Amino acid sequence: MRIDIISVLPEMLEGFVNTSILARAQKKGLVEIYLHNLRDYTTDKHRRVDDYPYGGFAGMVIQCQPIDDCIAALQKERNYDEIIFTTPDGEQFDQPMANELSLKKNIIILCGHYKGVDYRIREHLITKEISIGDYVLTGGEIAAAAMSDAIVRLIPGVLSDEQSALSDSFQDNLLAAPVYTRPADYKGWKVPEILLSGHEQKIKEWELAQSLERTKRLRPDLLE
Ligand code: 6GU
Repeated sequence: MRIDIISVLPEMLEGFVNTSILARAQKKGLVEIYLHNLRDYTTDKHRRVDDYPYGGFAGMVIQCQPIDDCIAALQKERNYDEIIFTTPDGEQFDQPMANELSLKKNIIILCGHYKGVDYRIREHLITKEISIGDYVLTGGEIAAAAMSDAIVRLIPGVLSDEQSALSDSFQDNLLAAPVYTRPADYKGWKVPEILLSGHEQKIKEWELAQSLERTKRLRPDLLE
């Protein structure tokens, strides 16, 4: 899989894509992630990528030209399955969407910024608009990072223990059960007895019961 991220602040993402799960996946050759600075594509001699909005509204709007040229340059090299725009008014990102996107070969993520991008880009070039929740971020970079992380960790071979992606919270509409490690007694805080019993079947039942209880209590909407 290949992910191309277009942004006016690629520095914000550099550290992220070169550490964490994304760095591991790239080293293993399971994914390629490329950052593109929108400013590198502008024809403006002052490297400006935004301008005032028509209609006298507040804020600045990213112009069509640098985005169109950047996407065209990428498309000249390969076909893209999805050209995603991160925006608070997009479809809400969730685990099923991460699963779906993890099966794609090539995707572009265009990070929204400031007041937005010229709407014609969204009408003519974007194939999918995604939000990561009902709150407003200054830019789409954090959304692009969150999405890339959620997508890449689902690619087979990225996680060392493949089971761990399958037992995630949300993968089966249930929150994960609590986990513990040594020591079994820390300052009198005890690990549940059942987990020390070695009784595999009983432990599985405990895990499911914990998942159900936590989901009912914390996220009843997931069970509807
Ligand atoms: Cl994708 N972008 C911005 N700017 N804010 C957001 C968002 C995206 N998702 C939630 N809030």
